[in-house]
Amino acid sequence: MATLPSVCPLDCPDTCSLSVEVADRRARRLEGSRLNPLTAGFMCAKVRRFPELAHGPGRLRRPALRVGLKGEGRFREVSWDEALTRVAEELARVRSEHGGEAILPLTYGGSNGSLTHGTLDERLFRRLGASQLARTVCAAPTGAAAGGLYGRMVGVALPDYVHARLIVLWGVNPKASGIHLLPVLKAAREQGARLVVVDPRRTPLAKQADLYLPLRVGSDLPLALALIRELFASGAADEDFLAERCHPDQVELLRARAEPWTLGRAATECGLSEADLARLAQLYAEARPAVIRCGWGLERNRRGGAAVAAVLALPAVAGHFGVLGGGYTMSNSRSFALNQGAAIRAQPYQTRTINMNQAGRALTEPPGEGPPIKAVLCYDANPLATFPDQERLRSGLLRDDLFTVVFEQVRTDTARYADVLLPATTFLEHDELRVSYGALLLQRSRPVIPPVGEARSNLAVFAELIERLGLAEEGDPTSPDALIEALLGPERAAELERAGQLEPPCGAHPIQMVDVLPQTPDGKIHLVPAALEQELAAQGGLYVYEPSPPAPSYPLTLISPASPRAISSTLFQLHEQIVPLGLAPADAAARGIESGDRVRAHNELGEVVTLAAVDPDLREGVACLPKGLWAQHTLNGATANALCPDHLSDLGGGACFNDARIEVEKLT
Ligand SMILES: Nc1nc2c(c(=O)[nH]1)N[C@H]1C(S)=C(S)[C@@H](COP(=O)(O)OP(=O)(O)OC[C@H]3O[C@@H](n4cnc5c(=O)[nH]c(N)nc54)[C@H](O)[C@@H]3O)O[C@H]1N2
Ligand SMILES: Nc1nc2c(c(=O)[nH]1)N[C@H]1C(S)=C(S)[C@@H](COP(=O)(O)OP(=O)(O)OC[C@H]3O[C@@H](n4cnc5c(=O)[nH]c(N)nc54)[C@H](O)[C@@H]3O)O[C@H]1N2
Ligand code: SF4
Ligand SMILES: [Mo]
Repeated sequence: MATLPSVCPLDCPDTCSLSVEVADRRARRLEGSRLNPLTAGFMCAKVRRFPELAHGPGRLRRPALRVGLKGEGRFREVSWDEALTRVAEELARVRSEHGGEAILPLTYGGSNGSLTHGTLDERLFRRLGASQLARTVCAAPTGAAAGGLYGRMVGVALPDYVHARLIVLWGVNPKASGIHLLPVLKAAREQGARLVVVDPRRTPLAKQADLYLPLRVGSDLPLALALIRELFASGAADEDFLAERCHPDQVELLRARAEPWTLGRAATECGLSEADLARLAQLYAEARPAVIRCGWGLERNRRGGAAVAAVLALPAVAGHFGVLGGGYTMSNSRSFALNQGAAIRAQPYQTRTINMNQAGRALTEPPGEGPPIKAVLCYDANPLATFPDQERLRSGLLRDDLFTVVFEQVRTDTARYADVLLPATTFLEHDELRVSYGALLLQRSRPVIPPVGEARSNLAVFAELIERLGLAEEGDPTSPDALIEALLGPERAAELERAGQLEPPCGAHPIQMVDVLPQTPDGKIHLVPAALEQELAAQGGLYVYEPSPPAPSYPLTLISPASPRAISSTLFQLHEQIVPLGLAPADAAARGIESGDRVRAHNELGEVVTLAAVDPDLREGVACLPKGLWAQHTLNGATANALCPDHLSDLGGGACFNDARIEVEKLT
């Protein structure tokens, strides 16, 4: 038995440092360690089960070729050589017959670090001249908003929330999605901090909050604008700060756009009480330091980008920067500047871009420009479980003239649709470099067990494909060490080698607007960034709100938040029960539905048949089915994504997962 260090690379802000007990070439037990101070010696229950994923029956161990019909899931195991010969031949054929743009990577990489995603894969697709995939399924609207206003300035460090007197959790559920914030929140509250939660669902932390605002889904923009208006109107706005750090014309434009949103009008639009809005405005004006933890629940909507921008404008208007524990936290993924170009080492793309949220459309409709997609290479993502408009994507993957490679760790629902199935290593078996998007830390991890079966790493497989397609060039970095040196530069790479982890240049406890500054071209805060204003010109500008159009046949709004059992779809297969659709008591009663009934949730895109669970924590009009479910979790094999539209959010082309309109009926 040996105990070896590792790092959880999954798509979670906490990036735990881990200790892994290994015996007989198998990972036996995982536990959180203390190398990452945020981990504090504990990890989540879901990833503790990772050995079941790594060594269990669903693991892909050998390459395989499809033998049955598309989607049937019948395969014949073959050698790596046979599988890669087939892949290289097909990619070369498609490229010569239809052009490189007929090849599309289907990927996301949220649960990959900087070695296994966006390096050799990207080199292959660029040199092939493949279609580009816009990486929009998550964090595109928040990225556009945080980028426009602050140039993605690093946020308040999560441990520094202990210094705050007011903590606002806005569209975020750390009880599931980032559990290491919980002890910090507890300590802050013991020192007198107030907690506010803004969420249509009474989350576990909402139950403990001093103030809980169960707003209507998608109504965050008017709420934030009303708070901004109130700060200005009550004299609580920090006019000196705004004059110094922002552009005066943008301050005036924001003030004007907020002007129509009185507390009363916003309360009506958001379905909240005016008194609660007034209370939040007062708390936020008076408590110092105050911090907003902005999450991702609000971005996944038509006006999600503008909503996030307005939320992020709040600390500037109220003058909450400049003290430890004051300001905001969004994503901290830009706390390190990695030289990704040096790792990719290929000319930038000149090809068309396809938005991943509309991958189903791209596979089923004639293209606006360029050739139809003839080959997809799916890796670092489970599209059938996680992309919008599941049924359209499924019909695309069923196309007989589409060549589909799925490079996966486990037999996912997407894997069933492969022509060639390639087994991938997990983080326990390969090298990784992980920048956290929550903790302010970069960590390196090494393999703790040998590859399971014949699994190979992304680096090995993409290097081999580059070679076989004749696209390799002299001096290409391919090994983990060479790539790390390219990404970090020799000095920082040597420092990482010595220490095993690096702090970002801003340190572990940056004060916003003191230690970290807006990374906008002129170093100022852009309350109304010109680019975003232009992107939304057709809607009247950045902070102009239009509610979603009414959908009389589909009166309920389906949200699909993070579940404590999985990270997106990863690990959900270990949960063997049917997952019920949550319904608010009044909505269930109006349809004669009780917990345990079989129900059919549907809209014009698809239907989900599952059990019902009456959930008093949902506000009326809201239904809930977690993201990342597998076909095994419902009675008809479809999941929330079968009901999620593929229209795009206002900024960044993001997914509108929480803008799904549905009706639900009881089945007998
Ligand atoms: N256990 C677990 N942890 C995860 C993940 C996971 O799948 N499971 N996923 C990881 C990933 S990929 C991400 S991006 C993060 C996401 O982390 P979070 O931001 O916490 O993500 P969500 O659960 O999508 O949404 C948070 C909350 O937003 C609420 N919400 C829905 N619609 C609205 C709205 O219109 N306005 C407001 N104010 N709130 C709304 C939901 O009810 C939910 O409670 O978590 C990461 N961590
Ligand atoms: N309905 C609904 N759907 C959503 C969301 C929502 O709010 N609602 N949120 C979305 C969000 S926030 C996100 S981030 C996306 C995430 O969507 P995805 O990116 O699809 O994430 P996962 O479901 O975790 O799938 C990742 C897959 O990559 C595989 N993998 C991991 N590491 C490697 C590797 O090194 N090599 C290879 N070849 N494969 C690997 C894993 O086995 C896993 O199956 O889902 C989105 N989907
Ligand atoms: S998913 Fe998050 S909490 Fe769980 S082990 Fe990974 S980093 Fe830690
Ligand atoms: Mo995400």
